[in-house]
Amino acid sequence: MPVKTFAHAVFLASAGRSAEFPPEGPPEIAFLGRSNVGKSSAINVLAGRKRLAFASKTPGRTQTVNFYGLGEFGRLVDLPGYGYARVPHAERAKWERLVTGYLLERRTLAGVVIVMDARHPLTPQDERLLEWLAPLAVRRLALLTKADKLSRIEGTRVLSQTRRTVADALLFSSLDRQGVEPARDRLAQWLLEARSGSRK
Ligand SMILES: Nc1nc2c(ncn2[C@@H]2O[C@H](COP(=O)(O)OP(=O)(O)O)[C@@H](O)[C@H]2O)c(=O)[nH]1
Ligand SMILES: [Mg+2]
Repeated sequence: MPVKTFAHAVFLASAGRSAEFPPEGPPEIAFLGRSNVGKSSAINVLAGRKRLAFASKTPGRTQTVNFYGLGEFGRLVDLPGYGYARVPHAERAKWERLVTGYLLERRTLAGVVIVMDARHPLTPQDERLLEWLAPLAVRRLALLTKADKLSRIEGTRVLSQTRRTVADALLFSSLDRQGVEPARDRLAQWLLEARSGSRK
């Protein structure tokens, strides 16, 4: 079932402000995390497409919310990354408006995937985001990306450390595909539950 769910991903829309969000439709799963952690790469590998979401070597500064459709099953939503030390104040404010606007107002939001680099998860910014998300009735999953750069022992340690903060966390690599199937299973389950009307 998960493979089928993710098999027909297509680009839907790119929005620089909330007025440009496409009308609400099937349930959505939002991806959130620091810039350059591998968020776009994770969306690509989950969707089984090489360049669905734009992934880059140079930290991208695209401040847009990108929507990808999975047909009737749901949508994946790539939220702009955070964590730029040198971003001007005005730009940071714009980011905050866009992201909090999406998370607070989107009635079809089924869950949030917090994407973190497995080598240094739970940065102060991640912690702040998690605190902010805590009161929202929304499912969450942490993906610990670039797990291919860790030894098995380091991976196990990081995973149990992260699970103390985010109950559901997976080691993930878009390079060697570690964690792809379990992540698809989780997300497909969220979409299914959301479509049948339960929020959490
Ligand atoms: N080794 C490794 N590199 C990755 C992985 N995922 C992403 N990258 C690299 O990290 C950089 C940033 O990835 P991207 O998906 O654009 O990050 P985003 O800014 O969070 O969307 C790119 O150079 C990717 O090739 C992974 O699982 N393993
Ligand atoms: Mg990206």
